[in-house]
Amino acid sequence: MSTTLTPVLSRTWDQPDSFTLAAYEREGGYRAMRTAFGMEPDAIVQAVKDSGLRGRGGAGFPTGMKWGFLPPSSPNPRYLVVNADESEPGTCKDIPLMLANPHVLVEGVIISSYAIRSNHAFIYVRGEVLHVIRRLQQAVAEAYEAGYLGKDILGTGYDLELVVHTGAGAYICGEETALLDSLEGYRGQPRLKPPFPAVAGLYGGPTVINNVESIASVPSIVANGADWFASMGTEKSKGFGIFSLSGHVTRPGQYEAPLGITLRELLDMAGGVRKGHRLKFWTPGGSSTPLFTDEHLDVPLDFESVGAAGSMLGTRALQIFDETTCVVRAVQRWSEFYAHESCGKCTPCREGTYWYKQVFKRLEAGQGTEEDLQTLLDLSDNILGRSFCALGDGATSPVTSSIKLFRDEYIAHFTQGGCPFDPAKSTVWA
Ligand code: L3W
Ligand code: SF4
Repeated sequence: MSTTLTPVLSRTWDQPDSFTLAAYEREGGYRAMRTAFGMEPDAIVQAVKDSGLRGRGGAGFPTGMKWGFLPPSSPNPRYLVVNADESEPGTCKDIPLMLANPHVLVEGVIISSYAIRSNHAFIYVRGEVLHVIRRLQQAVAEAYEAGYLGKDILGTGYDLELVVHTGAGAYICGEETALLDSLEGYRGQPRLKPPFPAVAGLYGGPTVINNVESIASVPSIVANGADWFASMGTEKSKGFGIFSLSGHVTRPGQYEAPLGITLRELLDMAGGVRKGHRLKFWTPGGSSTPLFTDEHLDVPLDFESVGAAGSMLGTRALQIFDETTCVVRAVQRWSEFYAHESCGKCTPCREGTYWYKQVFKRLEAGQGTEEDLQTLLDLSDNILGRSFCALGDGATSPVTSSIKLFRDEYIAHFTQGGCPFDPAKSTVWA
């Protein structure tokens, strides 16, 4: 595996005007859109299928296959919705992408909407990221002004309206069906699947929902060809992706690299774990994926290898923790997040995450017992596979994996009368 970065989406991020239409076009932007308009829509769907692009939002579902699920005809309009509600703890790829290069997303929306024969597209973006919203709105306005959006785009006869819609800051609205409820003006809560959105989504119409990075990858596939994309990555996890490195790392940030790169290789590029310290544990795909340790430094970061090693590639949010971090405190913090963000629709997640919070509070205060570890595992058993959506399952990942990997550290919390770590020495959890 090569350790070379593959900057495609992040290539221009260091240019001061990278977010403008002029800068995007200077670098060849919107040429892929013109190429796409010269193609049959189905040929674009086929190219995306052939490229092997898999959803970059966490689940890794094949993008072209998802597009192919849309029924050939329907009495309702069909929609494209971009999931820009990036909220998974540690995930920081879509927000910098939209901030530095909103036009690659807009161009991806135009090509993808044309490919699936949709005339209405939405970008659903987190309400808190005002600076990103403004950049997106500006990019969309520039695209309308240039005739790339609206009626009869570039004289092709194709019409597309694109709306930037802001959420109100709920993690659950990143779940695709809760996002649709929110977009329709309801409180965001997951819907029962099936029917999948491809069949009955926004306003009941056939709807494709894709992550920002997935849609932003489409122009490069149209411009360079499916084979070019498929030549990167591994056999079943093709192409490149943005890896977000955060925490106890010398140079945190976004590293765009082929899927299948390892954390060891990424850390080499990022200057390693902060000086004088060593890796204790890390998340391969945000807090919803089971923890890894230094034993997993050479696991190729692709969907299959990470799965085979017992976790999930998820959103490639690599949060790095060194030996100064109390794993119990870290998992407590995540559990508080899930309890706060649980939408309350189903009992296992609503009640289970609440009780996680109570047990962790006791443990950190030195009032826990060995029985509490069993309670955490029992709660996890009752959440995992019994919750209505993936939020509940995700909440169990850090809990069960940390007990498996660091049981002694949990035990130290009640044998030593509380957290054995000096909070003054921890830069993350102080
Ligand atoms: C039509 C079928 N469509 C599946 C579609 C489905 C969806 C996609 C994947 O969760 C994960 C989650 C988080 N006909 C279909 C079909 N589809 N079968 O394929 O579906 P699914 O259910 O496997 O996953 P999901 O609900 O999209 C996403 C994990 O990602 N995650 C969190 C991510 C958070 C963010 C963020 O903050 N932006 O992305 C991190 O690991 O736990 O497992 O479109 O409709 N037969
Ligand atoms: Fe809501 Fe949690 Fe149930 Fe999902 S698992 S529906 S977030 S209560």
